[in-house]
Amino acid sequence: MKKEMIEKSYQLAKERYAALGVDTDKVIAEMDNINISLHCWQTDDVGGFEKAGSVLGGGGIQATGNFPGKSKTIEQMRADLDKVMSLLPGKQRLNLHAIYGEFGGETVDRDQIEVKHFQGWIDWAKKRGIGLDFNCTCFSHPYADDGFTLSAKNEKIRKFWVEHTKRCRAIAAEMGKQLGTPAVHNIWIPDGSKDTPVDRNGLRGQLKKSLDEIFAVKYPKKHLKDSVESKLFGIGSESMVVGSHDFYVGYAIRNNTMITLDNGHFHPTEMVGDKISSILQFVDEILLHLTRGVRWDSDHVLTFNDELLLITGEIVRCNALKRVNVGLDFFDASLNRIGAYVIGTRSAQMAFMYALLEPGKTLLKFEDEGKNFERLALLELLKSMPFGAVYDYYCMKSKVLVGQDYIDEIMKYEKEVLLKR
Ligand code: RNT
Ligand code: ZN
Repeated sequence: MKKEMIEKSYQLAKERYAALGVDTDKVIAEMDNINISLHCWQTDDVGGFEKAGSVLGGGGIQATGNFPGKSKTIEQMRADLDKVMSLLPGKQRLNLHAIYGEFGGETVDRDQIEVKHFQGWIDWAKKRGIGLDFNCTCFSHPYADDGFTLSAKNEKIRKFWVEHTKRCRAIAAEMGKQLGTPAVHNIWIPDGSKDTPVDRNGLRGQLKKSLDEIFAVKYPKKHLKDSVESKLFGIGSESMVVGSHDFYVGYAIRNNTMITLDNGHFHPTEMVGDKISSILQFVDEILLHLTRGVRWDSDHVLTFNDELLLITGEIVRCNALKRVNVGLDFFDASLNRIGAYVIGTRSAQMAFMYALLEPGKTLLKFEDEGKNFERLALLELLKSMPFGAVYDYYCMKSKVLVGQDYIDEIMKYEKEVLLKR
């Protein structure tokens, strides 16, 4: 896109927003403080680099599609991530799962992983001046096949996953230490039951016991931030999920951890955006897994929709940008995976920008004075304000391709790199 056109559109947009009392330059400056954590698993459909070349299995999470070009090696994954980051304004973080270590062709079971398997990633991140986040991988493993990991009643299996998760926290803390920015470690387990269980209580007791063992090891907050992720149901865990929202909200408040809000993990009419002002009354920080569930937790590529806008809008209205860690969680194998990343991350950025461009004081005044018509009218008018011109200008200022130009760049990468794999 032409520089002049972008600048001209921005000047007009700036005036339009200024008329509402909104300073677009300030908003653009604020955007650089929103560091979205890119989930590495969109590059390879949650495969990972364990020796057997693990394929996503168990836990009811699923990537569908067979678009060519998925990354099969660490080098390919890194190249893809570099490409993605080169097309995004601002700075991102990288969110790794434990199956993405550099195991050098060895079989390293999950209860054996160490920092050395992730040192390459730490060095990679250091070179780019970005932070890392981390996740234990309690699925795609024979010990997860029975449907229970940290909540297993089988002591051998439970201990195995406790050991795995402890190691993952240790690795994450080391990432945070070496990179000088705390790593978020997130725990999600697939545990649940297809049919009606009779001992929900016993299973939840087991999970609590496991978490207590895991969190008994303390790390400085400046190195590690812990989070726990709930879910409503999954394929194969339709009747009960051990780590439900109630369970983890209780656990997080009592044990001072963060809570992960994945917006695919609730009833379709339930809005995660509505939960933010409740949860932030009681926990210090939250982790987001931004996604787009289509009829179920389908992990479609994130788009700029009402659900996302309520989430970002509420974060800004709660003045909570500093208390929210932004992660993404979608994996679609039916289209160019690199393009999927850029679409999803840009949509998230644009949603934050849209939220920051809201004339908050005016809206609040209307609301407090009972001026409901004025509030609704302004909210509706905001939807046709030129926020796209502000985002375009932000991209240009950040020296990344603007507007549709990134589509061509991705098609070029597909032809030159992805299709040759
Ligand atoms: C699954 C959870 C979880 C995973 C990733 C791969 O339903 O959303 O966050 O998607 O850890
Ligand atoms: Zn998630």
